[in-house]
Order: sequence, then structure tokens, then C-alpha cells
Amino acid sequence: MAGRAMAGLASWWLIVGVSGSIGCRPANGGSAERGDIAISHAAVSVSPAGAPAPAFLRMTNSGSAADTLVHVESPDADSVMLHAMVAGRMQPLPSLAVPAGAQIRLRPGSYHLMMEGVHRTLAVGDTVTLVFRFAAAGAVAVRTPVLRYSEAVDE
Ligand SMILES: [Cu+2]
Repeated sequence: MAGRAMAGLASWWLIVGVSGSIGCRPANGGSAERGDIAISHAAVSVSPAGAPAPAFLRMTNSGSAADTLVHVESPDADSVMLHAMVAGRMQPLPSLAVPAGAQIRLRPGSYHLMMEGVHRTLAVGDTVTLVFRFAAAGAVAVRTPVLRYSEAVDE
């Protein structure tokens, strides 16, 4: 069942990605920082209520020690999954290390977030809250704009 659900998500995402039109440059994505960790360029794709909504962003560790993203949640969705792409398929990931001095980009074809079961239809102009918990830095809440998929990807 889990495998079929994941495959379904992958097809849905592909359709949205291909049909998304190229728009003008969006405003800057959401950002916030705590300790040595900064989240930036955060954006969520438009999505119908109850559907999965992919989110993209960058995580930067300006410190001298590695940190690890251990959990993501949102008051606007049932859950938020961290996904990796392995051999073209989305795989859930329990955590993601951010090495000292490194920036990790969450983007299509690579690591990304998937908001599962969004509580309302997410339309352009809406904002959702993503709360990241890092092992060392603690919790970082990011007000994240909803953009068309093609613009969320670019943000
Ligand atoms: Cu995914």
C-alpha cells in the first residue's frame, strides 16, 4: 500500500510539474533562522485540500559543527514528510544532515518536503507555516508562501 501511494504521488507530481506554466519571477520565499541554521527560499506548491503539496527551500548551516534536521511539521497539514529521490522514486527519509558551512537545497529530483493532507486548498497568495526541528539548533518556524509549482521550484 505504501509503495502504491508513493507511486501515485510521483505521478501526480510529474503531471503538475509538466503542466505548470512559466511565470514571472516570484517574490522571495519564506525565511527564518535560529542559531547557526537558516532556512531560505521556502515555497510550497498550490494544492487542493487533502492532497500532497511539495515544498522546496534551502537550509544553510553557518556554524562549525554539523546539525541534523530531525522533524518537520505544520499546523496546516496532517504531516510533513522529508523525501529523497532514489532511482527516480520518492523515498521517505527519517532525517537529513546539514554539514558545517554547507547549504542543502531541497528541490525537485532531490531532497524535498511533502505536506501530506493539507487542511485547506492552498492557492497563490496563501501562506503556510512549516516548523523545522534541528538536533542542535532547535525549532525554526517559517512562514512559507504558496506559489504556482513552476515558481515554487524556482524560488
Ligand atoms: Cu516526495
